[in-house]
Amino acid sequence: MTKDDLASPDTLRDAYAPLDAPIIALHRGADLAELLDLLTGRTTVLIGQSGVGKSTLVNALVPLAERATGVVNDVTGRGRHTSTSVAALALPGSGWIIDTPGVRSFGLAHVEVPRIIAAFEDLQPGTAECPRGCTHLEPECGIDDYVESGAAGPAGPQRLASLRRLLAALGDDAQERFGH
Ligand SMILES: Nc1nc2c(ncn2[C@@H]2O[C@H](COP(=O)(O)OP(=O)(O)OP(=O)(O)O)[C@@H](O)[C@H]2O)c(=O)[nH]1
Ligand SMILES: [Mg+2]
Ligand SMILES: [Zn+2]
Repeated sequence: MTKDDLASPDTLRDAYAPLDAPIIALHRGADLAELLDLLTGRTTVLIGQSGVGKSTLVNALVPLAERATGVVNDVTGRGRHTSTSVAALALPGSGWIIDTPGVRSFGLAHVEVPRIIAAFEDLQPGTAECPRGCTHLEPECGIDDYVESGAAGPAGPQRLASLRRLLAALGDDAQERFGH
């Protein structure tokens, strides 16, 4: 998480805590030792909206990177899509860090439901008990029992809520696009 000088990272930390993934909050000029430790020997992609500080971070990690950085609009708080290309830069130890242009928009209309479910590996086994043609939004959905049994792990309830938000958004996207 970048820019922890501007806001507390606690809300996001809490939201992601059930995933048990390492979270590092930092700001320009922060000590990067802990982060470098995680990145070394791996290939890492920085993804985020324009202006969140991806290129600034890459420049701090790779002294010769010289990635251009832009300013954030004072009114909208949005970046200006400064980075327009993807670049992979070698980390000082070993491994790569990949800087990408800011995400411009996020849409699901082109994504099929099975692909979304497949991305939730921890929940997918629960679909074995689903009725035929289950949309996974109805009360008979088998994933509910699966999560309740604890088989999906402690993050199960939050993961299922997240899956259902995506499925619901997919419905909205399709409605906007095709008008039914
Ligand atoms: N306050 C604060 N500002 C930061 C920090 N990191 C970066 N910035 C500023 O945020 C602005 C955008 O930074 P960039 O590194 O260009 O952001 P980006 O994510 O690469 O943006 P795109 O290339 O447009 O996707 C610049 O003005 C940076 O100086 C930080 O930790 N704290
Ligand atoms: Mg950038
Ligand atoms: Zn289901």
